[in-house]
Amino acid sequence: MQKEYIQLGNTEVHNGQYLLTVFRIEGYDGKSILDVASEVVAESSNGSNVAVGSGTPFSATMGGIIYEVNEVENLVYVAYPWRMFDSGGNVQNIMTFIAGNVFGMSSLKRLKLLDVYFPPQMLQQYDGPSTTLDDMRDYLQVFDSPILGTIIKPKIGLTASEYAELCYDFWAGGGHFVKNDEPQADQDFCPYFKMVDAIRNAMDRAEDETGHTKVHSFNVSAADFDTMIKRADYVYSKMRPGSFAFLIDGITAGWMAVQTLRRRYPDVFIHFHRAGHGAFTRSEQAFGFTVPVLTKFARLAGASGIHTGTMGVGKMQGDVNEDGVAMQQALRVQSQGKFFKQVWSKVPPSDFDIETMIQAEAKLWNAGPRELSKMRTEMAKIDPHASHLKSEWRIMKKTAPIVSGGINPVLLPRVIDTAGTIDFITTMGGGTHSHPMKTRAGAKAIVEAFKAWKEGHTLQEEAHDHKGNDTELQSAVRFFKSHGVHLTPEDEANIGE
Ligand code: CAP
Ligand code: MG
Ligand code: MG
Repeated sequence: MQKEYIQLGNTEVHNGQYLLTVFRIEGYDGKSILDVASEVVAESSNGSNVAVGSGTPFSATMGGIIYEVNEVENLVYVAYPWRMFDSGGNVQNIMTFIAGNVFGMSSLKRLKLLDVYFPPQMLQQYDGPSTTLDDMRDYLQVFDSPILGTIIKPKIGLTASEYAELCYDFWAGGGHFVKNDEPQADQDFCPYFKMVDAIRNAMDRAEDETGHTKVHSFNVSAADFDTMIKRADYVYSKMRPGSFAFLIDGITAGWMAVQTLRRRYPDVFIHFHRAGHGAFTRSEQAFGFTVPVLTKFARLAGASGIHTGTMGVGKMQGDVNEDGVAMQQALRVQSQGKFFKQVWSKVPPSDFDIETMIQAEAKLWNAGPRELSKMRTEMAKIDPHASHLKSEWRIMKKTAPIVSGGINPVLLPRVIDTAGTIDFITTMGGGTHSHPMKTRAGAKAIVEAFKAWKEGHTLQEEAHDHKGNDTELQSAVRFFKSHGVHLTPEDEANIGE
């Protein structure tokens, strides 16, 4: 046991100089929780598996501190002096410390990082988001609904023209947002630059026909930095400002890629796709971190949006306590995590202006998604290009949750009601392109499903035109009811008779 890391009851850790964490921890051979935890904290801060004689009084202050323990639930609370981390506002460095070697320690049976807390003095060392969902709303002039999107499917194998045609179909059907799927890159049958050119043409055509602006999220993940920048620069040169986002596979391409894009392109929406996160976040994983932890680090790193899961509604593992908490930690100025209440304020949370912002936000949040939808619509009438409350010096901007994975129009009302907000992007891949009447109809079905939710109608009430003919939504309801999509009583109620 390395006792120097155990300081139960230490209150200094709340003085703003520490990143606070809580781990679920369990060792082999019946070792006590403090014994095992002290080894983990040594390895994840200034120590090793044995005390060394080469330390100095200053290096000793760079050690983590175990300040609380809950032996019943195998929880240990650890404070890390944030000065131990790379002074360049580097998330990769934090993760290397606290979610690095420690996952490989042979003495451990379990080690899961369950929650983190960033104090105000630490927040101002990090970028946080620059371009946000509010900017995308402004560009799209979409205020009353989630951003309604798709992922082009098949996941891979289309040529540039075939890909762009599906973008056009989705946009022409009323959809706002199209993303590359996470593996789309520069495959020989769909050369990257050709894909970009074709998408620009398709977007121009769809905008001319619909009179609405559209957005495409381009995957710029690549084998090396220069290729990533080359792809990003090409998109930047070909697409209209605001009409594109950069998608980065944040887990496989890494935090450095995420922060590079954030720093080089502050005027672009940085879309963090988290393919591979399940290896760390699934509830069965004994080692790793939770979805809220991943989401909070993505906001710290400056992601404009990150996939946060479907709260148990779609195909991926998750529930409202994990994904729903992550959504709030991404979006709000203040929200309660599993263990810490995080205020994304760079000034003392007790500051009058921060308290006022928190109260206003809580009031809106508690009013529910339909109220938020109405309020946003009213505000947009007054000032369609609402200059958002510019408070970068005092708060870290929001990161947009991206709700995706097995979602379809019939599930949309439950997604919104479960999320408790409309402030997210939702992307439906299979849920769009499986529509019996194809992609354009799939987009229309999504738009109609949202309209039903907004009017407080059932989907069936919305699913017929004024002459009583079946609309694309009716066809979607019929299709998804018969194609093995698990519908809950809430879905059935949303569908109606
Ligand atoms: C969704 C998706 C997304 C998932 C990723 C997929 O497609 O394209 O990558 O949303 O999961 O490949 O599964 P579908 P998450 O709409 O066809 O399911 O968002 O949970 O990170
Ligand atoms: Mg077409
Ligand atoms: Mg995908």
